[in-house]
Amino acid sequence: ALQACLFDLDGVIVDTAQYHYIAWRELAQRYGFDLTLEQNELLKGIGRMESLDIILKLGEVDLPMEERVVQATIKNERYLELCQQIVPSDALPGVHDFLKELQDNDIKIGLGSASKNAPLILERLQMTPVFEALIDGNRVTKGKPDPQVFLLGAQELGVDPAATIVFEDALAGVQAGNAAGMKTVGIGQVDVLSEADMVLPGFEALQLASLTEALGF
Ligand code: B16
Ligand code: MG
Repeated sequence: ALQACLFDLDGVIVDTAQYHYIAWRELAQRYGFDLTLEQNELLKGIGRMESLDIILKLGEVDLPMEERVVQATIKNERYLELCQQIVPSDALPGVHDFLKELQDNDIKIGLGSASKNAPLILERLQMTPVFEALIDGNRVTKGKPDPQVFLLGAQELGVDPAATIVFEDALAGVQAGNAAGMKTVGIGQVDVLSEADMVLPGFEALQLASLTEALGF
């Protein structure tokens, strides 16, 4: 039977991708090139320094390590400034109801995010107490698609990976969940997330019973 659900943060609990995009785009523009929304899709679920390397490659810009660290810091400061506008009602539609249903059914809840800012975002949403395990970018050594972030989550919750569902908006995150031996639910578009066991547009109207049945629990 299902024991736990692990949630990605950015793009699953809250739409912070729009703020990451603004901050990365400003960085690209400082170097004289633009970052499209389509290119931004490649960065979802990917850690900060790795994302920076991908962007610089897209713009064919080569920077020494020192300068890359400076630019990543400036990007993060801008991102955090944009995140100041996040309020509790910014949790994506249906998220609160679904988490409540999990709690009512004694299903454990954990977070598996690549973001080093995850604790701060959860605070802004007033959702910190909901998560019994909080695995974020400060705690992993290997980024998604490596399964480490989700395996640590299952370990901390004391659950079997095979009895765990991962909710992810990024292809790299779905791949990480699959590699962890968990069931994966993609939140977003089927064309991007086809490797997931199941793809949903969001949490709105999602019922736990129909989900577990569809995933074979
Ligand atoms: P930070 P997730 C990821 O979070 C984002 O999708 C990705 O765009 C971002 O670069 C990464 O976190 C690192 O975030 O710069 O805040 O440490 O989707 O895994 O929750
Ligand atoms: Mg995400």
